[in-house]
Amino acid sequence: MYKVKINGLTLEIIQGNIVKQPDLDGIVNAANAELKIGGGVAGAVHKAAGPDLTEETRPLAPIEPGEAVITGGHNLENSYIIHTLGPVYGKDKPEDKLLGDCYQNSLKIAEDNKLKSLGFPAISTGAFGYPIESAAEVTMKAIKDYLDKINYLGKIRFVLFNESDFEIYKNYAEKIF
Ligand code: AR6
Repeated sequence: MYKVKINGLTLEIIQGNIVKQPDLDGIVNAANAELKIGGGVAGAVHKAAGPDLTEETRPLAPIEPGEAVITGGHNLENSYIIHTLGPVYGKDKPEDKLLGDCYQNSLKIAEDNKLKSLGFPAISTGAFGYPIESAAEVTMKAIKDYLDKINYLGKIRFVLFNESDFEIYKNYAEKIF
């Protein structure tokens, strides 16, 4: 685990599963435009939350790359799920701006709903093909640029699925914070 304190905010980076973070108020789903069950994170989130989640997401879809919407957590222990659509690498442009928007729009919704803690997966770095090094850099910069707008959040946790991704996110966090 990597941890850094920035004023009142704790930033954590861990290796783990985004649907196994029961101490967080909310988690972020690397969603598809239709906000339906999918592979990767979207598969895990919908399976853990249960079928009522799809009832709640249906009227909110479709969403655009960079956009984020919020729902309840249903069968998850987290009260909220924020669903954001990452850019498909090589297709949705400019991809760095759109990926940064995913993080910043998710943080904005979290703040609007007064969440105290939020967990992120590495959006776009699976099925959507965003190279992990560039994604890590864009992600940490997007968080840094949003820090002065954060009032309620006391903890942001990045949950990386494997060890090499964890190391890369940690290295960029050390560089940028
Ligand atoms: N916890 C944490 N990280 C995970 C988990 C998990 N349970 N499962 C996968 N990852 P992806 P995307 C990592 O493909 O690239 C879906 O099918 C994974 O190793 O979930 O934004 C949707 O339906 C990778 O580093 O999201 C969309 O169509 C990262 O999470 C599309 O994939 C993101 O992988 C979205 O693609």
